[in-house]
Amino acid sequence: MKYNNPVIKGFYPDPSVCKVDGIYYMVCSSFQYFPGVPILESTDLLNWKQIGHCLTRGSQIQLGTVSSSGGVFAPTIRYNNGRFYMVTTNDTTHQNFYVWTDDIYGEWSEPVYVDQGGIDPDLYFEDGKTLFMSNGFDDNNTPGVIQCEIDIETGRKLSPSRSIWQGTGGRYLESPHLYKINGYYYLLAAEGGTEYGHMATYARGTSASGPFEAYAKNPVLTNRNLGGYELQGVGHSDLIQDDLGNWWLLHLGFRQTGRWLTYHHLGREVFLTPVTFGEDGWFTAGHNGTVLLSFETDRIPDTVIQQEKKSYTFANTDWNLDWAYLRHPATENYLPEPDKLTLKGTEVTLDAPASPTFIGLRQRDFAAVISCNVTLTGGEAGITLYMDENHHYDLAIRKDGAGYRVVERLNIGDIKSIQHEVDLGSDNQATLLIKSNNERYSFFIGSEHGEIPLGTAQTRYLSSEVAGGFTGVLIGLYACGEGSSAEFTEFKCEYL
Ligand code: 6LW
Repeated sequence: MKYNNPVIKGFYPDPSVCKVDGIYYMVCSSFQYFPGVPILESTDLLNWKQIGHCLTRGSQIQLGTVSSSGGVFAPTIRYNNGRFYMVTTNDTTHQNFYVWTDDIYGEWSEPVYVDQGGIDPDLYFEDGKTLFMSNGFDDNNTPGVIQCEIDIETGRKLSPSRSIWQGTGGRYLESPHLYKINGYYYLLAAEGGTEYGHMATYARGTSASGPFEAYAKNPVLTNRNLGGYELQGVGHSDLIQDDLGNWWLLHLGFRQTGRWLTYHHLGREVFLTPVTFGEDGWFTAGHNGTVLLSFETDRIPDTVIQQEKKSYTFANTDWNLDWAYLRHPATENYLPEPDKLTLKGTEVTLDAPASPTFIGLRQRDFAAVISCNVTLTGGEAGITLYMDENHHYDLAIRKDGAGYRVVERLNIGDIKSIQHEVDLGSDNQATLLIKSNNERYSFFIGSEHGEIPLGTAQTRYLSSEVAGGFTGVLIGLYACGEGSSAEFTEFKCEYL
């Protein structure tokens, strides 16, 4: 069969995966968004369904003042003795912590902090011992993958933090994961930074604490030399074996807006790449160490069909799973119903690194038609294509004196410009419509007499290359202005 990459589209960065009773569970980074750390499940590695979040309470994660792309960094999910653990970093407070649950569909514990710095923590369980890894510096100030033993009940360190591998010389050695496979300990990592130089590298040894010998042909996986190719930034990965015995990497990557178009705005996504162990116990990955838009494989039965949800509405999404808030939302300002959403605005606008009244779905593909009926009572409300507080395009209704108008506003760094306005007179209702392809968003007012075009804007100004940071575009519904309020109905996002 042939499967397509990415296997999860849109802003789901830094995947980590474990398998329990034939079911795969994945977690991803969430930064300033709440709830934190989405959990997805799959029975076939191709079709993933979001089932919850690990961080659902303010007592687990404080997001109040985190900057965009601060907050919750790369998580690792592991299973031991009937218990799931998710370990991550609050990069804003520089704290590593884990939470646990015995019911993956239920609530997770309060955080247990570990006194070791760095990012991208990992847990490894063997013979009643727990090893904790992260990147950073050890107690002697030696950089690398840093390891200590911890008491998993309390998070207390039981041994000094020691640098166990220094990587292959790439910048930003991160995302360590330790595995024991056929008697060897494998230490997988990422290097090169999460941009175009990203790569996966590994080493192996006969002890969990090293020494480790680097794979001679590192990087084992990278697209950094495939100039122009649509899939870039391939690296940060986790290794998993399926029930048939095949090995795979689930890893991060991104889709440029096109061949030779070196911008990406959909965020970092999840890719699946086959892994093959040689007789000598070293493994290779992908097509000569690269990741392709699709792979032919006989490892997945033909009966598995890769599905893709093409249409998102209020009725077929879950307010608690699919939609994300910025930092900690004032829940009284959000009144979701099965077919309708009422938002109450505050003085906090989308330009603030705070918690404006905003609720968003990840944009999952380039070509989309997004529409929603908005009825405004005051202030401003509409749809925003939101990368961060300094990079967002808004299509909104505004109350202006006694009347109402539709505005198309672009926010690109220091440039904030209302590009087009349409006077609605005393009519406080409009259908807002956005069409997108890989390179442009086009803004319209929908009406039964045909669409009224406003302007267009290039997608590249919302890209990571322009905005910086680690997130991707969300399709947000928002209200702002003290006393503002709006009703949203007939929301639809259709991917073409
Ligand atoms: C993450 C690091 C990375 O913690 O980017 O690509 C950082 N890898 O591992 C933020 O996602």
